[in-house]
Amino acid sequence: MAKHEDLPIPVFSSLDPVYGDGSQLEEARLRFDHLKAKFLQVFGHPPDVFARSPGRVNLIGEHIDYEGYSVLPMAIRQDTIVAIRKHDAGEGNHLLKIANVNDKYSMCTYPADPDQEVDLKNHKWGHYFLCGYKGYYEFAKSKGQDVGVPVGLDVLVDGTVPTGSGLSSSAAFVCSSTIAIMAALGANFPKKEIAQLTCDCERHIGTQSGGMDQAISVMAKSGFAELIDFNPIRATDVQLPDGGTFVIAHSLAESQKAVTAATNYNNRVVECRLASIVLGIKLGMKPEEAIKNVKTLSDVEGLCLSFAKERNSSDPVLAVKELLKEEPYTAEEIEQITVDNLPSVLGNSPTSLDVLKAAKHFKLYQRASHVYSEARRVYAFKDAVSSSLSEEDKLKKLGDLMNDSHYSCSVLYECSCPELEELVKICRDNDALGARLTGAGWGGCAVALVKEAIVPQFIHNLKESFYKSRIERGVIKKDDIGLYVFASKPSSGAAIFQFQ
Ligand code: A2G
Repeated sequence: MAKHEDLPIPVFSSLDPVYGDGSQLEEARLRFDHLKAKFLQVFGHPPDVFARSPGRVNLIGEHIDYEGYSVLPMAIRQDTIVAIRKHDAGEGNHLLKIANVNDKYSMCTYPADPDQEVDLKNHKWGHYFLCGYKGYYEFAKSKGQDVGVPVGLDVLVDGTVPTGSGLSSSAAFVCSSTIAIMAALGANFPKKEIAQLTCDCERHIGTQSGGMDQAISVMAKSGFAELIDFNPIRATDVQLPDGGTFVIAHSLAESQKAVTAATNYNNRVVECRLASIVLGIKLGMKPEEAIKNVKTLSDVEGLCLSFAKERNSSDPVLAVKELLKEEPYTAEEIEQITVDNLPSVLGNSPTSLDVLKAAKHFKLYQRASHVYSEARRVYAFKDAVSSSLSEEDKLKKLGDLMNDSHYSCSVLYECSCPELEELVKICRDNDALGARLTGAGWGGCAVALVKEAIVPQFIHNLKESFYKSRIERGVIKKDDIGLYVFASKPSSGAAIFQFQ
């Protein structure tokens, strides 16, 4: 039997396989009816096909995917649906018109040209669609496919993943866009190839992302979290223990990853890259060899392990502790070690140059310690899930690992914020077994592991302790509270809908 990740994106002629039965299905029907009606109203034609891709919550394994390490997310019910219609050859004016059901997002128009650059200095919501568009053409051409002359596309987007929430609204949008474009153009590829291509193409937005969000959005299975491995991308089902539920709660601090990349997300990617090169050199590599061959901390883990082994340890963090200094490095200090200037060490990539311009110093010790320890927590989490521990002990162990992960993100990786700290503390004070920030951080959501039996009380307590005062201050509306705090079961991955 073909492996899940080798299969193409499923094509359904009804909503049931994705939205199940009951209230979710009814809600989905209304959503699709509204999409169809609005599409007709905006473009004067019905759409050809729909694609949906979900958001995700990362349970553990933060900021390590771009370092080559496995992560453990699950898809959530909230998703993005893209309705699309391909123009006939010669029809219209060769434009990509991207509209949104939400009036907050005005229509974005681009030429139907896969070679255009994404204007990073002028961020627009439609740029995410453009990432998928460019990515599809780059990929199809690399496979030697005849892509024909690009034609115009009419597109209508409906997303329910809150933006800036750490639940990956961006990947849900990029993946559903790419899959909708493929479906409209009559192509389909194995899920693992789409996961890789969507990861590569989201980088057109200017973040040096790893591939977690796209991989889970494309490859998720209902009822399972997935251990995602990279190089090559692979997903392994993880069946979570019955007695625990993950509750997602928004800190209400919005994190705009694409806008703050130079000081936050891309900064950490650069710090990890520099940490890995410096470690490689300290562990015996020639500077030019390290600069050429070492891209991530996983590339030098073997050397760190040999170093640790000689000291009777199996922990790569030992090498970090002994070979890197705890105080932040200046650019000059690193250049003395690399014997080359930092722009050239980083390959003069424009997004890295932006980081260098914005950075005062580089915390190599802290970032590397986080990455190596977090990578181990992911496996400890997976092992605990499949261990013979009692359910009670299993849940406790998972909660402890989540708490350790949060501490590391907060203290070593410094990607938390005061609102997330407050929320995580409130979760723990209200009997969460563990709680941590999820996603890139600097705002967005926390995820808490809670015993099934206390979920309603837990959510009630969060509303009282965290959200009530914010409702009173007008930060959110009382009726919207369900959008900001909810329990989540693992949902299914991307799908195409082709109705008769
Ligand atoms: O931060 C974001 O969600 C990244 N995704 C993801 O790859 C991962 O690095 C995460 C932190 O663990 C994007 O940038 C699309």
